[in-house]
Amino acid sequence: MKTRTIAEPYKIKMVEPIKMTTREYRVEKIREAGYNTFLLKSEDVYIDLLTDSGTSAMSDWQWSGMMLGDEAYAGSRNFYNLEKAVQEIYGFQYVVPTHQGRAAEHITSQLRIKRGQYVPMNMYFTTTREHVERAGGIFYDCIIDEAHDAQNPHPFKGNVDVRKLQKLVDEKGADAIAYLSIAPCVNMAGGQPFSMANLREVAEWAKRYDLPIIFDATRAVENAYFIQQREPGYANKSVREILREMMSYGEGMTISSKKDNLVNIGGFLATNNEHFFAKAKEMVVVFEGLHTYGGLAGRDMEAIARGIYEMVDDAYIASRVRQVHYLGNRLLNAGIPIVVPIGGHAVFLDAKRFLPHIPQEQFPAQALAAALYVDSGVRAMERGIVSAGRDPKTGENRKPKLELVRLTIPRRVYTNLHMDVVAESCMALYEERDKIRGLRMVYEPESLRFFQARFEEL
Ligand code: PLI
Repeated sequence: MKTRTIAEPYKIKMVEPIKMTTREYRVEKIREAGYNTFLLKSEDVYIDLLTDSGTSAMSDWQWSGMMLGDEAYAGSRNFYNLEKAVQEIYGFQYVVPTHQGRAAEHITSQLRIKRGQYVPMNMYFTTTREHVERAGGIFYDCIIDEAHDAQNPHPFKGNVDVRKLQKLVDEKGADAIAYLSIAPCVNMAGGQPFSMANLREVAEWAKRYDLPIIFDATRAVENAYFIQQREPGYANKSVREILREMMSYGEGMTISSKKDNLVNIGGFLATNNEHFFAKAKEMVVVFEGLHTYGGLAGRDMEAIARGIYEMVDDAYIASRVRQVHYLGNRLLNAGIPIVVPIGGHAVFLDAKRFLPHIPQEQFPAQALAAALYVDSGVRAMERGIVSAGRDPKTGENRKPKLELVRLTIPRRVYTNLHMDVVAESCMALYEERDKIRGLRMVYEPESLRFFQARFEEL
């Protein structure tokens, strides 16, 4: 039987006009922005695939919840709604709201890491590693080798290599490890999930050494969807059930609510560890706000609570990931080099293969993102040598194997015709790829340099 089209499980109630510009205009704007797409004005962008962070369209149920904000300084009813949603959907008892994900990472890192301790992670994420290092911790990459290979089709490239964990314990001892920081749908690997079987294996190993797992649960729902689609034994389970099982292997989580949770701002940490909860509450009042709002308005917490229920709707999450795959498959069919398998939140152009004539020291992914903007007004993000930053010990540039441009799809925002425009722009650039030139960095901030670095064309 021919497969039938499945449309989005929602209709559009409000629209926001976007501006179309000329090529000459964009050439000027990207030069003014130092060839860094983070420094463009949003109003000069046609289709914004910079990030899926804080860019979701909220539902009418979320917006109506915002009118029910209880803006009391202490004990807002919206906090208790958020707490209940986290308990029901993620399964963690104690919740501390924060203004966004990195604030939850800050608190967790400061409280859980002793100077010189290792934090194994399934690949790094920029802000997570930054906070680990600021707390005196040492990032240790424990993801499977396949994740560092853009062309390896492994269905669970987010998996942890338990042998790498064992090696660390054998060499340094279990006391040298603060906790395991495990991320579903690993962002920097291309939005790649881990399998439940792998998570179970990691959890059993961690239990032997009494090491807690703290998830960076930012894109956990997308991971749960991949488990449902790919892992034997899960096809008949709901994404909600699968997410709950995933989280049951951890002691707690941090999250940027700006992704899975379908809101424009917010985050939290959640845990079943009562002592850590008490300490986190002490710290949140110093940096964020009282422990029942943590830097958020009551209305924001209500929107997160409602987003948490909406995100585990099977029809919604299927449609979200299918749109990402629609774009990815169009590029694959045109022979454009992208990371495979296609991830959950983004399609990643493989800049090393797209622009083999530009050496990594000349920032090929940064150059490709700038060229894409000039071609069509589509904004993407570098995820390569610029994002990787410098080694804090040697001061040398880290040279990641993956040199990528991320085309990140906001949730419930664009149609597949927008995806067609993006695909056609990538194809046009690929035909003319020899004309794209490398870049020279002319301004480099000390930390998280990718946000504000400036470049010139060579
Ligand atoms: O942007 P925050 O502070 O709410 O969250 C930080 C953060 C933590 N973990 C992961 C996996 C992320 O992807 C993340 C933020 N990501 C951004 C901003 C992105 O564009 O991917």
